[in-house]
Amino acid sequence: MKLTFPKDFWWGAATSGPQSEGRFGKDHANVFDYWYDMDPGVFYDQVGPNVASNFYNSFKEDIRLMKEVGLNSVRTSIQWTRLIDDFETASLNQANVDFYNAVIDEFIANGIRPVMNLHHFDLPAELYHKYGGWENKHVGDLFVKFAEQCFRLFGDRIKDWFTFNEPMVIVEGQYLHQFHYPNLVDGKKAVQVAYNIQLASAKTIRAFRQINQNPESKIGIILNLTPAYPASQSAGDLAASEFADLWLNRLFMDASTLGAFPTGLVARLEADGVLWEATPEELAIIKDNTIDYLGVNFYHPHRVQAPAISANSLAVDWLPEKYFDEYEMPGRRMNVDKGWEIYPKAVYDIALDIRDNYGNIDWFVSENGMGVSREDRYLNDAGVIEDDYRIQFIQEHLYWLHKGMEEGSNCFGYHLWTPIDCWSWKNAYRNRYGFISTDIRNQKKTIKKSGHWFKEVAATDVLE
Ligand code: BGP
Repeated sequence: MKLTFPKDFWWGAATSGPQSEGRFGKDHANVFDYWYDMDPGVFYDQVGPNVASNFYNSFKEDIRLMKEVGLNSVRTSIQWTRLIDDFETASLNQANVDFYNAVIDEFIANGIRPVMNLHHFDLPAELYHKYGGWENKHVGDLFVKFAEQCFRLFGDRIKDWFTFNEPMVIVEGQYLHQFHYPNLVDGKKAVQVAYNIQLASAKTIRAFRQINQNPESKIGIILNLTPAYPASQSAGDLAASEFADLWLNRLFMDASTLGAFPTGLVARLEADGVLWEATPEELAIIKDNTIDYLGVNFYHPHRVQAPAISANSLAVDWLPEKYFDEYEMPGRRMNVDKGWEIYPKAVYDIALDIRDNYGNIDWFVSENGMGVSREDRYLNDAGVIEDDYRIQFIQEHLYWLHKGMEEGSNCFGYHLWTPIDCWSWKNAYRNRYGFISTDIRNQKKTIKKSGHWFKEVAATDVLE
C-alpha cells in the first residue's frame, strides 16, 4: 500500500490552552480550574490543571520538539481567562497578550502554521456563577467581545480561526452526563445551551468578517462527529439512530454549515415542549454566518438501538437518551484503556456525508487519537515509548480518509490529538495521546516511536 496525499496537506496535531499551558500567570479560573480548587478528588489521581504540560514556561522547547516531529500545523486555543482582565469590557491582561504573541511568533519562526481556537471547554467560572454560563445569551455576547480582541491582536499572523471545540461535549458534560462543572442533569437547559452556543458561534463569525482584513483568513467550528449506526434494520433501531444523529451530529453541523437547525429535530423538541427560546433576528444571524470550513474531531462511532422502554411512557424529565440506547455490539474492536470503539471506516463515512450533504465544504480531521494508560509499559532501553498501536491506529484512519478524498471529499489535513501528552479534564493524565511523552514528575519530554514515524509521512506526503 502506498497512498499519496496532496502536497500542501496539513500534517499536524492539536492541543488546547487549558490542557497544556498550566495556570501560571492567569488571574481568572475557568470552570475546570474552579472545580479542581473546590473538589480535587473528582480528578484522576487528584491531578489538576495547575501545571498541565507546562507550555507556559516551556513553549520554546515544546515547539522545537513539534518541529522535530515534522508537524506543519498545530492547533491550540487562546484562554479567555488568560487574555482578558475584565470580562464585561474585554479589557486585556497585557502580560498575557505578550505571551500569546510570543507563542504565535515562535510557531511561525519554526515553520509551523498556528491554528487558533477560541473556546475549548474553558468557560470563566465567574461567568457561570454570575450568569449561569452558556444558559445565558449575555455570556455569548461577552465571548464575542473576547473573540474580537483576538482577531484585532493576532489576525495579522493567524489565518485559521475556530470558534468552539466540540460544543456538543460542553452540552453533554455540563448538562447531561456530568463530566464538566457544573455537573447537572437537565435536558431542557441542555437544549437551550446548545442553541446559545450555536448563536455565539455565529455572532463570532459575524464579528470576524467585520474585523478581518486578510482575504486568506478563514473561520470555522470544530465538531465531534460520531456516526450513529443502528443495531439492526428494524424500524425501532433505525428511528433511534436517526434521532441520535440529529441530536449528536446534525444539530451543530446543519446550523454551522447550512445555516439552519434540522427540521426533524426542531419538530421533535417542540412536540416535547423543550425547544429553545429563539428570536427571528437570532435565527437570521445563524443563517447568515455559516462557516468557511470545518474541523472534525473523530474518535469513535455510536452504535444505537431503540430504548428498552418506549420514549413516551418514560416518566422522567426530557433527556435526548429517551430516544436511543447505546448498543454494545458483540465483537466490536475496543480501545480497552479508554473504553471507546475503534472503527476507522467511520472517517470515510463522515467524508462522504460532508461531500453529499454539506455542499462538499472544505474540512480537516482536527482531532483523532488513541488514549492509552501506563504507556511506560512500552519504554525501550533507549527510553523511547514504542507505541506501534498508535502508528497502526493513525495508518488505518488515514487509509479511510484517503479513500474518502479519492472519492471527492475536500479534506485538507489530519491532526492527531495531541502533539505532547497533556492534561485531560477529569481524566487528568490517565490516558496519553501524544507523539511526544511528558514525564509529569519532571516535565521531561521525549519523542515516541509514532513521532519519528509521522515525521517521515509528513515529509513525503506518503503513507506506506
Ligand atoms: C476531545 C477533546 C480534547 C481531549 C480529547 C481526548 O473530546 O477535544 O480536549 O481531551 O477529547 O479525550 P479524553 O481527554 O477524555 O481522553
